[in-house]
Amino acid sequence: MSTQAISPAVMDELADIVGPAHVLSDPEITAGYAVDWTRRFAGATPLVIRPGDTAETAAVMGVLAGAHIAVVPQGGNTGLVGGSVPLEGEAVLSMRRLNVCEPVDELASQVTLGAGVTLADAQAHVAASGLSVGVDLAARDSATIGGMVATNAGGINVLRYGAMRAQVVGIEAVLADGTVVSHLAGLEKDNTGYDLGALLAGSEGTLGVITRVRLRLHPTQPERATALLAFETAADAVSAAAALRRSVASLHALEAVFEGAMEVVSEHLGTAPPVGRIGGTSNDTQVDGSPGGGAWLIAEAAARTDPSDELGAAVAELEDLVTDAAVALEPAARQRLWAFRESVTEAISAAGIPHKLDVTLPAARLAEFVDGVPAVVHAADPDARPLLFGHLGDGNAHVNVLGPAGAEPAESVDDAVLRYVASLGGSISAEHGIGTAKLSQLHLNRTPAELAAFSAIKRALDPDGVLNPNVLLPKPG
Ligand code: FAD
Ligand code: 2HG
Ligand code: ZN
Repeated sequence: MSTQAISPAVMDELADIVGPAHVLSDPEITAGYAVDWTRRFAGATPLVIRPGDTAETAAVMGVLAGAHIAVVPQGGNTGLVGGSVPLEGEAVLSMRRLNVCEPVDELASQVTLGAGVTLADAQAHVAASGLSVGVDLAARDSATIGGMVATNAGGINVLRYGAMRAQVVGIEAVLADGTVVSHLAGLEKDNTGYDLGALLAGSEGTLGVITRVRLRLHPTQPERATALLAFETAADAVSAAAALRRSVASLHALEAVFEGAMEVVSEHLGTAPPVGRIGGTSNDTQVDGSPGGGAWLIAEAAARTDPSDELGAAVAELEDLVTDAAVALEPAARQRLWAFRESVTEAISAAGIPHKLDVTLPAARLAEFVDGVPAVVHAADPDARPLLFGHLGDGNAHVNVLGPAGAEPAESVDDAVLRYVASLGGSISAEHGIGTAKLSQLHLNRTPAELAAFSAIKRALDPDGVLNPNVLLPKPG
């Protein structure tokens, strides 16, 4: 693919700002910045620029805007919708060097972090103060705080603390023309106009480059109990999830793995789940488009005092729904249960290049959706294999679809599933964003008036369209 032409003068200006070592143009080195985590989205870039702080980011953006060079902001490059890689020859602005963790403000229970700090480093940094980051996800070792805000990442604790936008109490960002906007005081109550942090959360690098983030923190809940519950049907799992949400005040995570995905992750881990049986239900042939199959829930309670009695009592109440249950308290035993959920993405990736459809359904339609998806996928591509799992406590299903022998399924699968989601009143993106992958389906959830308002905001903040021009919004006219 062709990349943008960058003049030697611009290269020199950029090298003067960030240092020559941080302007990368050797294709062997830049290639790693041009392909996404799934390998589904791959492009090329003329250069990768690695600023070290906000001032350098601002100066770089000033040069790029002046030269009309389109740019993709990139954090850990763990995004799953093709939004973090240069698919049309854009430059890449890698934010990973902005990795300063400022001291925790224990009086406010807040911390200010550089956009390039990884989630794992942020978690380790605040733990010494008895505090936690409200969002957790399996890509924690690579995903950055800036990328997580830019995607409004969700993860496994949304039912307790909300997604990333709910954690942001202050933001610093560089706009397309190099202007710095900074509002980092972190006042819990601050009604002084538009909330730029909330606007940038979920903006996917299209409105500004996030450089620092002030996060609200939460008291650590060190005592944990984790249950793996097996069900014959998705409907039973959905009913149980609703009951657990109602009855367990310390509920910290409520995750699901459905039959096909459980099969793949079990093969990957080399071990079957300790409860439930793959292929153990009468209608478990999702591959051919028929509904059904077993389901598993991971329910984790977390508190300052041992929550196992609370979780155990709630699980006992589910005896009519659950076919089998395992409860673990020790970290290693809990981790063994979690592996059947946390390793699903990695297991699917080892099996092939999936299409990833991350959706939310209204609670009342969730079981119908899980049972209905195989037929929808089958109609679009008879050889494709749907694999479902997700954050059931949030109504969030991850539909991964593999083609035969690990190849990609037909493109039409995506449209069919997303139209099915919209027809049931759901959202075509729960937590991963729109990126390039779902750009052509955004209209399923957003009215022309909403899209016009989005475009007006984009034009106001990035009139020349240099920031991630192929992501989220249709290109102007
Ligand atoms: P990138 O992938 O680099 O970028 C993502 C988007 O943000 C792009 O549009 C990019 O342009 C923009 N961006 C990045 N940094 C900035 C910045 N500083 N300023 C402006 N824009 C920026 N996601 C969930 O929501 N929940 C999960 O449970 C979850 N689990 C995952 C598990 C695995 C194994 C993997 C591989 C991914 C998972 N993800 C999950 C997806 C991904 O980790 C998140 O989307 C994450 O927020 C991306 O962060 P990143 O730093 O890697 O961003
Ligand atoms: C998860 O919940 C992530 O594990 C990744 O959001 C989902 O791989 C996926 O589709
Ligand atoms: Zn997820």
